[in-house]
Amino acid sequence: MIAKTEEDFIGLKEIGRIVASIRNELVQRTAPGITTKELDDLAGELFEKAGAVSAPKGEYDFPGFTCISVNEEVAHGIPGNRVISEGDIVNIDVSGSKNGYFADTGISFVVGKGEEIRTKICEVAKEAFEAGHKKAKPGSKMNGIGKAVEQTAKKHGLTVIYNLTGHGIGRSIHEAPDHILNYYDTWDDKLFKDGMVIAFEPFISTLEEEVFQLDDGWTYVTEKSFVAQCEHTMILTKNGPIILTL
Ligand code: M3C
Ligand code: CO
Ligand code: CO
Repeated sequence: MIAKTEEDFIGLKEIGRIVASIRNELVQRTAPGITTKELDDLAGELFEKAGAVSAPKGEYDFPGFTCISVNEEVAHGIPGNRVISEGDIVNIDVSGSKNGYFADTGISFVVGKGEEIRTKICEVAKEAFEAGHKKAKPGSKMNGIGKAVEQTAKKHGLTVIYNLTGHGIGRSIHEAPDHILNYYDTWDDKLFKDGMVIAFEPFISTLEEEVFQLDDGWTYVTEKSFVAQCEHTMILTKNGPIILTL
């Protein structure tokens, strides 16, 4: 959507704060021994307390309030009886709506002490977010973001996932612009508009550049890589992006 009115800004900021606080609470509660379903149940309670609705459940009938992906799982992980262990790389992606406004945020992190490469890709995903976010200005080409993400990954000897992208958001969870690429496409000359609301989500990978979907119809996995994501929803303005989900 293009945020125009005071009401738009207030509504977007409210749902941004809600999903960010649910994400933070779930990250804090993630520890060895807890199951992904236990974390998701907590998210369900928090959504209800906030008077908000989970977007995956509300929009797509996803079997969970949040997407929780562990190790080989990259995104759209279904909460269940999987038990978290020390050293796991976990992604918690929380998206929801309130009063017709949507926001989406996600973060990958390592539980306790883990392999150095896992911690590194989580840091590089944040760095790629920072680099791309600086390029997100009204009037700038959308492909500047993908260029920044790809360059950041390459600089660290890592790569990106080509078939997972950011997206427009605001009045629904996924809307125009449909794809904010995490790589550089020379031919994409679309421009960001003033007030445009986007969810920018770089995925940094150790090896493979594509995910595939499991037979459950949801979970995206890789075969032999680790992948980290960092996602925030932001409103692009002349004075710089307003990140709604810090
Ligand atoms: N929040 C998720 C979508 C959840 S709806 C099942 C998202 O938009 O960030 C992703 N899209 C693709 C991978 S993660
Ligand atoms: Co998300
Ligand atoms: Co998203």
